[in-house]
Amino acid sequence: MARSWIVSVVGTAALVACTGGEDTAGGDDTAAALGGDTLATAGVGSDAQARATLRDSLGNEVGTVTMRPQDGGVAFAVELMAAPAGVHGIHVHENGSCDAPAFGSAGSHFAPEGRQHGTDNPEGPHAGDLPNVTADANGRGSLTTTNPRLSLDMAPQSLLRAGGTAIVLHATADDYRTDPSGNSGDRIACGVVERG
Ligand SMILES: [Cu+2]
Repeated sequence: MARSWIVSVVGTAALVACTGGEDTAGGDDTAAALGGDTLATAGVGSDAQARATLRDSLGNEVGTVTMRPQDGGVAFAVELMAAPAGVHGIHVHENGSCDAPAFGSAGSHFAPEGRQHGTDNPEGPHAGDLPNVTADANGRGSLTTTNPRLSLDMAPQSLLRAGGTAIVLHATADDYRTDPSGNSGDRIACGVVERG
């Protein structure tokens, strides 16, 4: 009888201690989650997203590009809906300007670190280099890629920096090697990168 009472008390004490521990841990988790949310909201541009509408030399919409932060870089989603069939180079250029018809106002490839063009170039790549995108016979195509050299924050490599940047679609494939533009030909569509 006495032995049974002792076991019962010990058991109850253990139950109380365990419950208390869980309550404390839960409280810590809640506080950490709130703190994380607060930091994310306060961080400059840390939740920023961006988009660009690609338009050809006549002003017709060729496709869209959406961008969001991912793994310390920027995730790109390119959707072509009216591009010439074939493989096209596509890059981030250094100015937020797309004056038709030749889009020379977009400037050179965005390369704040001063490297050469091409992921297969030993002296490359440009920060703004991206993989080729292919349009099918209906002008449609898509590309998703994450670029670790760019950001959407207020950093030197930001797509939303003062002066802006632009996404340029080229006539032909980028060879990923030849400076300064991978032999990708004319600029056939352009879109200024905008927040939102
Ligand atoms: Cu280019």
